[in-house]
Amino acid sequence: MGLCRRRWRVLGFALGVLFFILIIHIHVPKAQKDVTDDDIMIPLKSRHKNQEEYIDKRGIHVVVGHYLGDEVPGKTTPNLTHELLNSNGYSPQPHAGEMGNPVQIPAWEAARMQQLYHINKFNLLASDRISVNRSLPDVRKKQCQGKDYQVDRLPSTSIIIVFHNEAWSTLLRTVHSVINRSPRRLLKEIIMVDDASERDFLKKPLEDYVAKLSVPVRVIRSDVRTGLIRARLLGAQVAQGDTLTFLDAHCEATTGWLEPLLSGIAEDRTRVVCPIIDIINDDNFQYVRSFELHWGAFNWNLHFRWYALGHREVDQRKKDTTKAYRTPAMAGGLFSIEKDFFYQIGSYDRNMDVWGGENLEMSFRVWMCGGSVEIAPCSHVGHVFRKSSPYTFPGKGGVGSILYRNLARVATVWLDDWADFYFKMNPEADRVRDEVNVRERLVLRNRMQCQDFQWYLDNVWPEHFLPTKDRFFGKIRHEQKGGCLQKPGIIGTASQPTGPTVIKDCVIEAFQPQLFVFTKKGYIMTDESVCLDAPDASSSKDPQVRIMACNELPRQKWTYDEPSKQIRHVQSGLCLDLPSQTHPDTLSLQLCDSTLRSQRWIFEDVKWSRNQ
Ligand code: UD2
Ligand code: MN
Repeated sequence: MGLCRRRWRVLGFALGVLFFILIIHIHVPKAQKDVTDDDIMIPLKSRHKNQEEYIDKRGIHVVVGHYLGDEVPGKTTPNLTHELLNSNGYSPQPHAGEMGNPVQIPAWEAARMQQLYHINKFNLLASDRISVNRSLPDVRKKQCQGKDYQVDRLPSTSIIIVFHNEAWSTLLRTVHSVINRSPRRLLKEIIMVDDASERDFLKKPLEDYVAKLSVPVRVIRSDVRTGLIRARLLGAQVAQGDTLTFLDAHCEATTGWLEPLLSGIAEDRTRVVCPIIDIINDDNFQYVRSFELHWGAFNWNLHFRWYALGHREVDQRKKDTTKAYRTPAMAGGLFSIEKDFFYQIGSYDRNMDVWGGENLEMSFRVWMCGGSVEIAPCSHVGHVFRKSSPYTFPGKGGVGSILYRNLARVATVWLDDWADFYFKMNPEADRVRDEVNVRERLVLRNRMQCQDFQWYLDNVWPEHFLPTKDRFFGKIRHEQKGGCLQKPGIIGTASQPTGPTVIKDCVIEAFQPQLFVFTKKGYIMTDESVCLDAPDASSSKDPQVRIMACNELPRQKWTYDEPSKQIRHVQSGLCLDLPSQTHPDTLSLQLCDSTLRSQRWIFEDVKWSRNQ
């Protein structure tokens, strides 16, 4: 019995390794060729909660790690001794990881590698073998490389890096990459904010080390675990630069990263400018260039997501690929902002704890109160994306309740009618809704006379997939079968994110996979920017209807004929019908015939806000 289980575990591990090799292989060609960026990124729903997936134009499946911090500490953590946790294992090996290459750990060290992995939830052994001064390729496009940013005219910046129990090698690689790849005169200082770390090597040894660097580095400390939001505020408080540049503690800046950020601010002080965030692989520390054709937004659960760029931004990029483009939201960790503007616009909500939500809070606030959030495509910074969180989430309820509390604050202050929608979709957040006190933030919003959320959706993110007053929102029921249209895969499971369109028994009102919006433009869309899709007219004899990433193409346009209850595919003129015999797994398009009961659909409204 025991042996059998162990075998399964070994098999599971082997499969996991295989999976990663696959992902790496997918990434390698991207990292090494001069990327044209004309690949269209189609976002898919998460396979795992902590990952994002995309299919690019050539159909390549790309997986990007992203964590929500939902692991129970101690549960999977092997015995990590006090001694091990407190020792600094940094020991660079010649050539390891140079030019952003991956580091392979030999098989005989696999056990140690796995043990160390749990300390920071990335391959610490690999990281510790790479120099803090490692070289990286210049991943910028040619047009960016040739651009003159007039450094003499740019404002200075204070780099702010907050950390809690970060590894020495990743933390110092962040610092050195900044020093090595920034014009010295732009760097006012580096401020490292220690959020009550427990490691010996992050105490005096860190202070002694940074004192010798060529740029002034201050280490300030919070005695109590204060969370990344208040830690950043501590750093900002002592900053002396004209601007603030925030970085996570496991980043690597590449050549020319800083100038585009600061030049954006020099042109307009109300801009918050983010770099393109490249991926430092958490398993082998390979530097992987990411695409410049997506922007940041969020899903129905207020989780940050990357989606294909809006059409205005695509048009702008056709004219000038070096210019910063607008984004509805920022990832949160990496951005520059003018110092005075940071305070003028309300810095951060200091009542947010530990992790999460502050990125959307700042994005909404900046956009709605007179600023903008942008991505400078010529600025590339790598970041180690992890699959789970390495640290504890103090307080009752752990990560879940902290995150929901933060998000409940965001929703209550900024979302207006859509707060009801968020709480309806997220009962866990609804449960803590009454516990949060956001009076101060509402006063701030009022004082600054900010725009409302409707304005934000209309002007900043017109491609959004939220319900609105002029859109249908609810269930689409098949009259004859009684079942509801459902998008494939149930949220939170490892099922396929796109695929067949099916009719399933209608379930409780707030069951997300059965909720759709029908826009005025004729798109039938749902969470994560996926749409009801059918092939181009005349390209198929037996056209199948699928759920796919929204692309604003005519093939995703539909109309509803109230009297006949038919849903008509605009491009082909055919009607939405039950599956055909040749493709029994997905809905089909058939010649419209108002006598057919299989073509009758009922749109059932679901109330999403109290003001509807
Ligand atoms: C992303 C952001 C991160 C932050 C977060 C939401 C990027 C690349 N990263 O998550 O900056 O916006 O979303 O809140 O956009 N830390 C502390 N104290 C804590 C917890 C964390 O100082 O209690 C530090 C941590 O050491 C790290 C930084 O905060 O330097 C961000 O934390 P993370 O790396 O775990 O967050 P990440 O990248 O998953
Ligand atoms: Mn991070």
